[in-house]
Amino acid sequence: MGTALVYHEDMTATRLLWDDPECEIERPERLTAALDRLRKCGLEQRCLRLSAREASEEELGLVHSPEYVSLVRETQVLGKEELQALSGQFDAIYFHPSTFHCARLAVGAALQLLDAVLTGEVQNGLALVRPPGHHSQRAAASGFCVFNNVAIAAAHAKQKHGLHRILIVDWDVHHGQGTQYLFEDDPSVLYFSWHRYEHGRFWPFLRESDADAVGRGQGLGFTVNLPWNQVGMGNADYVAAFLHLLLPLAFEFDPELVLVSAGFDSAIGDPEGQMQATPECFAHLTQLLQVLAGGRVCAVLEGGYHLESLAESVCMTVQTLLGDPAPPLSGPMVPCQSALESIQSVCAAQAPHWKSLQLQDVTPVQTSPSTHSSEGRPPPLLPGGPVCKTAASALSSLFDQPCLHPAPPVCPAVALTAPDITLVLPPDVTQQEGSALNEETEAWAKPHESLAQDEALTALGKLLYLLDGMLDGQVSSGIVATPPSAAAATLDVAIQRGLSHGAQRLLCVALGQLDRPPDLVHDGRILWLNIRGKEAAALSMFQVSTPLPVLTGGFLSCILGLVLPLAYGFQPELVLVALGPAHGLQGPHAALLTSMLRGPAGGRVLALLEEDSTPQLAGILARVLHGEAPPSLGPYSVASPEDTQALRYLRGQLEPQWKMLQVTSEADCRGMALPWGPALPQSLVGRGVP
Ligand code: X5A
Ligand code: ZN
Repeated sequence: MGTALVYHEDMTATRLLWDDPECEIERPERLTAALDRLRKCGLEQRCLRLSAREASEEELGLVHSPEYVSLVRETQVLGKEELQALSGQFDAIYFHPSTFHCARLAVGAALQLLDAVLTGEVQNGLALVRPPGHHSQRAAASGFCVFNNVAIAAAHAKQKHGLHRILIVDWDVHHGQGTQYLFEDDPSVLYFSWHRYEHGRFWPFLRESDADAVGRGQGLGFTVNLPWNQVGMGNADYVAAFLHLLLPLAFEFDPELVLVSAGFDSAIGDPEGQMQATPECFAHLTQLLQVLAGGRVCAVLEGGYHLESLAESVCMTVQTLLGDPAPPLSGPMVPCQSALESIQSVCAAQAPHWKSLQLQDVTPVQTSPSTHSSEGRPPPLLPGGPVCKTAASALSSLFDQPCLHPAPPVCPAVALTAPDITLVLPPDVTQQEGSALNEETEAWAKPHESLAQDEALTALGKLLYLLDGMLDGQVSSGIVATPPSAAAATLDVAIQRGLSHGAQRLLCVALGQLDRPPDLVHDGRILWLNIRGKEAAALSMFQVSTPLPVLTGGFLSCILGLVLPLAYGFQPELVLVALGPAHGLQGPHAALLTSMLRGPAGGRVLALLEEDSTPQLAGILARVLHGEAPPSLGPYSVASPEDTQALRYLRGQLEPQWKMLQVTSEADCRGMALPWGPALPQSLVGRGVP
């Protein structure tokens, strides 16, 4: 359906006219650098370009007071001295004669993007704007922000489009206190912000940026603050925060629209944030948000002051909005202790308001003593305060190359064996006709009785061909349909072929009655995850079996709390998702799982279906593998006690090895970790697992 890019050159006009070390980083080159990079990477050309309009004063009035709007309007005719004097009345603000025009264009850009998405003209988009918005309040400018672009967009979505549930994700490294104030009592807007906090020692130095600020009145639980108490947070910390905190809440909230306060000062290299997340991380964050609200995501630029890092992160975001798979994340996927403590404290503060968080153990962690005294601001840290990780910044090598993008995305292919299935496929998905050579196919089929019949052989030939295409990088993803009786053997061959082709890490997610192939190697190259029957069992860190959850909440906590943390920790080169006999999954659930598994595998997902699956199922999977948003799961229903117990048990087992599973701090789950092997309760050992 397309991606909009909203921009107007006039927004480069506003700039600092006097000396101010705090404000000088917010400069026009921020926009030109981002746009230039989008052009060089061929991404701008793939978007629907929209020229920003000025917002009307009525639109500004949706969140700002008339007096404040007048004050900003009048700055247009002020001289430099007067502008400087007025700027001094606010915190970290400069006015320029063009400020009113630029700030109205910034709001207008956000509104145009929103209208394009909500009228169905496009699926999603990005507004590249200056000045930013999230610090701006009803009657105050703050932190380079004049009008609150995203807040006005949310108010407009409610008023003009009648929306009832809007999620705002503020991934800028500063707390968007302006947005928080504007919606703190409003349950129709769920505001999530993570931010550099350092126990209150970082700008804007507010007590209400901490995790225990959860909203007020009707809006209790609809403000979610995740304070980072150390700098150096990286990819694993950000992804863990999304999987364990934001996404459970977001699915429970079931938004109709996602607005992103997309600041890139949370990326590596930024002088404000001092964080370590690489640009690819923003592709993953975007992809994780695209499974919400039917994919209606509107991103609006906020901060981001390292031009290279900003430009690259913007490209990653746009590329993902366009549907391309996110590039694999670099670095070890191990969240740091301070990040886990922060996530944990938010879970504890929010658990009373959200069912989806109640299944996690939320015994509060004893964190470093609160430094907020009643007298206000905590004492400043000595230079070189705590850093989450001392990973040497790979920044220079990271930005050496002019353009870090992979070659243009390869198309998913679909190989189906049943001739009577006609698929409605996206125009650039090819229905693959190719097949491996007969002798080769027969050799692979030989050890398996169930692969003797013609139909199974035909399917296997197509699978082998597709798999080679994927491992050689010609095809990004694919679907193969097999006769039900041949499902297990076909999966076995797929694994063996993947290994013999040189795959180093292969994740296999088997749903339903598919037993683990008996002669699978135990060298850590395969992570086998079976979602089926009644039992929860971790036979080793590479063999996990879990019950098939029945309710939506159980399914979601299985994906977010187990499958994806394992997958992100394993960093597979390829994922096989097999829907075997009695998988019991409905289309939307299968689509969500398949769609989310694209993340940890750079998009390389091969789905195996049974031939008698409905054409709708094959079609829906083809579309999500192509980058389309999965359909909504509908209203949230809480996980069953059995599902919750099974999940907790498995997480306790696996947490010591798979650090992305952790939500509780290490000290808290020590008691839950049991040894492998015979010590496992027999009742919990999966039937078909050796
Ligand atoms: C939008 C944004 C930061 C203000 C920092 C003031 N503002 N020290 O990133
Ligand atoms: Zn910021």
